[in-house]
Amino acid sequence: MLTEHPEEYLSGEAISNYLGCSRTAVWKHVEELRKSGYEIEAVPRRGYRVVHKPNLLTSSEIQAGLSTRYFGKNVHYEKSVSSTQELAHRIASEGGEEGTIIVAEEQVAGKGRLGRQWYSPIGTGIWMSMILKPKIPPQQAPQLTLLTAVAVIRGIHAITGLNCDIKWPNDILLNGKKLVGILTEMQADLDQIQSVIIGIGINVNQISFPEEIKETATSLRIEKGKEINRASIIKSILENFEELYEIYLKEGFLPIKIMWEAHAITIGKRITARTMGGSFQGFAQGITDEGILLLEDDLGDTHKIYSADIE
Ligand code: BTX
Repeated sequence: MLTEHPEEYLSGEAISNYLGCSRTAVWKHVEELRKSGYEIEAVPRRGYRVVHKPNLLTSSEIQAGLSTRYFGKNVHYEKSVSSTQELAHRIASEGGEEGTIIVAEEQVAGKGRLGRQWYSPIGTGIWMSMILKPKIPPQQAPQLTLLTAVAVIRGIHAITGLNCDIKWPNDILLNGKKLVGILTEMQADLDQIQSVIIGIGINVNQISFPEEIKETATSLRIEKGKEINRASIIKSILENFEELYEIYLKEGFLPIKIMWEAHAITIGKRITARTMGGSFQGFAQGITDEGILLLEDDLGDTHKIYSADIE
């Protein structure tokens, strides 16, 4: 209530009447908020007003004004975790609902693909996993990575005005540098998905990076020149994701594929794809309806690339 009325004082009485709790309870909550970094002014006979909001990712910050039907309705917020993916897997297998999200201020063992690490320092980025339980065949799950990329690009654009590019399959680049990583993992039987866990890592307010990635990584703050509110970005991504996911479940992958292609920089270029089965060089023709990359080599043979690092 306070953050929705930044210009006004709300009296303890008005808040307690609205929420159906005592004025002492209101006061206790105000104290809790102060402890977590909110500056709240209290003026006798006028009431409370938020003077400064911390850049936090608590469930109340994410859920305030969120217009989704189910994405983000359950938020698990942690100060520090090994990886939000691991926590999400556990919550999903214990009955966690579709649309549940797990966010952390810091990951001490953030995961990239193929056992790589994802650098996730405290309080600066978005380290988030989403639980999905789609009724689709397991082999279609990679399409959800591409759908996520479109949702993230749209979400970032809506809040910052910045236009990012997609490098197949899961990198989002800004001015040629890596801004976002997406990791899709699945719990499934041979023919049925139990859950898909989509991990999204976004560099938001970092101003520097470790030596190994300082030439290749960037953040929204570096590109935009000012601090960005992480909760707004999450909200916008969840709203875009839910909209695209519903289109996908109703109409299939084709409409998503068209949106994805509009942002993809890999297609139509000469590339090298390093896969587990070796390296392939050639022309990136496009993606299939399943989201698989088609690469034509110099002999004119077409290879289907399921997963690779692209240069
Ligand atoms: P990836 O394997 O495509 O990228 C990992 C590689 O990217 C690393 O080897 C390193 O070179 C570089 N890198 C590491 N950290 C960063 C960073 N912060 N910014 C830019 N480049 C970096 C991409 O894997 C998938 C990453 C998913 C991360 C999310 S965060 C929430 C969720 N929880 C979790 O543990 N992982 C996911």
